[in-house]
Amino acid sequence: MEFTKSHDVAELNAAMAGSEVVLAGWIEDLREMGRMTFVTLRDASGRCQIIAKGEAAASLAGMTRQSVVRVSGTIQETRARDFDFEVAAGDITLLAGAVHPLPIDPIGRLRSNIDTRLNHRALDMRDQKTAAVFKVRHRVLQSTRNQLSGRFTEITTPKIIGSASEGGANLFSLEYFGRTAYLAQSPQLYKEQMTIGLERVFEVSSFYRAENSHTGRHLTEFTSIDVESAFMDYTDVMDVLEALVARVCADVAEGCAGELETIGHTAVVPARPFDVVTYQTALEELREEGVSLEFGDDLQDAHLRILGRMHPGFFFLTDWPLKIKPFYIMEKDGEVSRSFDLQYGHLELSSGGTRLHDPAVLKSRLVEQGLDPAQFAEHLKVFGWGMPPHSGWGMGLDRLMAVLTGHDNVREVVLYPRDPDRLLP
Ligand code: AMO
Repeated sequence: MEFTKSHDVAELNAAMAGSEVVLAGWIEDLREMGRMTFVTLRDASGRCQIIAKGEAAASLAGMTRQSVVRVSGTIQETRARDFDFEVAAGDITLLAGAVHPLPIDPIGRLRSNIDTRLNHRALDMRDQKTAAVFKVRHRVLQSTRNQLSGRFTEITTPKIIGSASEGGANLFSLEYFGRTAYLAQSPQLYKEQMTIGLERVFEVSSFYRAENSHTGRHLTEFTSIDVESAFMDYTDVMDVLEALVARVCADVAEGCAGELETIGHTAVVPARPFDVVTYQTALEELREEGVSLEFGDDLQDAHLRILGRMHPGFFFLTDWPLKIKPFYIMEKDGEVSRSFDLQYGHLELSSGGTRLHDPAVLKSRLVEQGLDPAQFAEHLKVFGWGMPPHSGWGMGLDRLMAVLTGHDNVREVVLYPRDPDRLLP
């Protein structure tokens, strides 16, 4: 059995009439009209019309939609309205059958609900709306690497770790040859350490949080884009983040117009510079809306929804109270920290800040937050080796993808999402 093809469908055009080609893909549609059978053949690049007569038509007998076929034939002009050319089949070989009834219909007019589609994700990927999301995701990753690679070195930090990176909560633990190991919640400590040799680093990886959350924005395994830079303050890394988001939006608008059309979403065009709203100003804005919070209170989803209505699109929320920030964040003055979140309306996309680089202060902050400095001994010792002042941020790729493709649920933009209820497929 021959497996290979000569072209992807997208490589063909009407000017190639007369050319012999070998295609392979899935039968999207099959219509018998008298002695002729019309097949719509789909591959990952697009679809085209195959016209089969005689023996080629006979070989289609019994073949089901979504089966895999290899077609050799000749490109010719067509009278079909939906296609620029067609392929007159010489030979059609079944490579693998699709057993009906299929659990979901990837070309059906009625889309199955998200749980049913996730339960059959591989078949769902033949639904062009789903495939388009992952083509956009590919572009976002490419764009991110293009934007950051010039000044930052890409690193990969361990995901199996011996002590917490973000403090004690939300850690998945596992048995590790008689010891307890954990799944990394973020690359926080490692990316900070790497600034002592590489200065500016970034990472794109999966991280893990044992959060029993049932929302459209929380997963137990999520992808984070992380940046850490020596000799930058938090406002400098906010600039890095804004430039990255702007580049990604522009690249998606330019390079994924077809995918966005398939998804039915218009490109996100950020207004720059992004608004910068301090935590203190946010409290005042909330007060005007009748919500009274004390300095030091965290902003809950309901509060962020009010702020998100006042600031639609991207905006920074900065200068958070030190006491609600992680132990590694530096103070600005008194109880205010050098920190920020990047919001898209009510949705938190990223958080970051300037880090402590004085080990004595870091140690006392660990104690203040009820953490045991002994658990961080490996990390703290690095701070005696010439730790530069540094800042950074982490951005949830899945949340950014949800914004770019107009979805409320990050599960739509993750291949096989993991949440407290979903471990399969
Ligand atoms: P934080 O915990 O705020 O910061 O996480 C950064 C960003 O990661 C995304 N995110 C998640 N996405 C989906 N599901 C989750 N369970 C989840 N948890 C987090 C969010 C969030 O804004 N180390 C710091 C970052 C830094 O200071 O460099 C950190 O992890 O989009």
